[in-house]
Amino acid sequence: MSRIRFDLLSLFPEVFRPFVNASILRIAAEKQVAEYHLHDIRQYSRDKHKKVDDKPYGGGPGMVLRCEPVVSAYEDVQNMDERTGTAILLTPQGKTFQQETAKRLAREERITLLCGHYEGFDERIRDMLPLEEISIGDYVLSGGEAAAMVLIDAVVRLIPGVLGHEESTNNDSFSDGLLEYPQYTRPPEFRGLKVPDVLLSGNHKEIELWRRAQSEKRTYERRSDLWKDITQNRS
Ligand code: 6GU
Repeated sequence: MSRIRFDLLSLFPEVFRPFVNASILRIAAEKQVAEYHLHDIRQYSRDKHKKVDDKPYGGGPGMVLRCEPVVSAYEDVQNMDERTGTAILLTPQGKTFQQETAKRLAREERITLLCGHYEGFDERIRDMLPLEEISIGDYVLSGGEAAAMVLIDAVVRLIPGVLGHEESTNNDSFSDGLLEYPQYTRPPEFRGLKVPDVLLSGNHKEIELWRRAQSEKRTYERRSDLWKDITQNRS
């Protein structure tokens, strides 16, 4: 059975606590397919004031995350478990996170996530540690924590046995490159808005065709970029 150990290295590790204690992440921990370990980078600073940042050489605005606490934290945390796994630096300079990235990471046995703050990391952190750099999109966050949460959520729900239906991840938006079709539940009519008749028909073949058509329409209308990829790869 697959099981993933997550190590979260952050200056604000406590922001992860409510997140890993709710919903799917909690279920994954209860089913023992995921474990989350929170680590405070500041505790690894041997500076007398436990300083983790400093002014950039050469001048300029903002502060830079120092090498020493980050590298010490990484090394100490790696030694807490014999699994090596993979280590990720959350940064807007990284490769953009995609569903395919989540699928690949869901096969790891251990994922270490390094979250920074301030204007950046001392470049020697990248030189010294084997880090894959990942961004979650083209916008700037003040820290990597929110990005790490996005990544963890996307990965954990793919671990076999976490969701009720193994199928339910195959139907997701993006898993076949299409957006998801519209969904309805009871009642059949709400303030004059009706559920499409086909969904109440019991005709499974017709339902499947309707859903496929809706997915395609949605993708074409909302995400012409995805639609182009799909139609080009069909041929
Ligand atoms: Cl991973 N970190 C930060 N700070 N900003 C981001 C990001 C990550 N991904 C997009 N913006």
